[in-house]
Amino acid sequence: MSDLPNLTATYARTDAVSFEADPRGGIVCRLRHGPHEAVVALQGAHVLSWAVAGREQLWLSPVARLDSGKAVRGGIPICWPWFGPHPSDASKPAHGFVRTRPWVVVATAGGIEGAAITLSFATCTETAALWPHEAEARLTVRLHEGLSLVLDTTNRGAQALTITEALHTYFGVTDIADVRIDGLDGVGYLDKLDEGRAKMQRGPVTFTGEVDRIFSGATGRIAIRDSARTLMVDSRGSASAVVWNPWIDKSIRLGDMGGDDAYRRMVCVETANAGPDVVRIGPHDRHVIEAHYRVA
Ligand code: TA6
Repeated sequence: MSDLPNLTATYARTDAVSFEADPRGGIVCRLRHGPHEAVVALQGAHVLSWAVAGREQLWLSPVARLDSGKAVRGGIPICWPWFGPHPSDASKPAHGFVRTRPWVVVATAGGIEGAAITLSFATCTETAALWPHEAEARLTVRLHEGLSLVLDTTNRGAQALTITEALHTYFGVTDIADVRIDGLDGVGYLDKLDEGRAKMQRGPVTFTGEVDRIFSGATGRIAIRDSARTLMVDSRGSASAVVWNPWIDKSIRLGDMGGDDAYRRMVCVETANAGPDVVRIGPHDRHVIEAHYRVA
């Protein structure tokens, strides 16, 4: 069910959950909790916006469209059932296939716990050519004093399967040159800008050029600090963290950032199971990954 009147009749919750047609070409759910708001597109179960007391915390390309069939640049793309390029077939889409496909609303909630929506993506014959497994991904987005995302994968098949995954969050920052990311000191990473070589993080992650690192064994709290605020990232069910800023050359090559200097106002800090951190899910079993964001 994805038409507006039915969604509203079935899932709207007074003062907490509403649905609207977004001018970028798709239906979105607006979550409200006190002075806070979040916007989630049904396309890709994609969080487009998270505002804390009116201050936007995410970065979203000003040229993002929900109806282009292409991945939305910014917000929180859901990378599933693989992260990055397909492990063996470069013709398959990067970061899996669910961020460019419609998800179905299955539940909403309001109240003191916060405003929440749960969306579902079930594999089907159309996706079997991309990934020959029967599985369902469910994403719950809960807006409270912070923002929580829970991505729950169920293996619906009789054979074990493996996935990699990421909540690929683009955080808005004042200026990438001022950003410092704490919580990864002493954690090993694969440097995607140096042929994936294994390296060790020393001190905070700072930015003077493109950074693209998959940290493995990153299970602690991460703090994203810029001149305006500190944002805390707590994860569960995740063995990896990805930190990425494209800097200017890649930003121009991407072509959808909405401006040559757009890279200065974003940083990706991703709660993931990526690189060597492959998740195996037995027949009819489940795996859950969670990210919890809070402005300190
Ligand atoms: O998470 C970092 C990364 O894997 C980068 O290597 C870069 O490719 C980024 O994701 C964006 O990927 P996309 O497919 O959305 O352009």
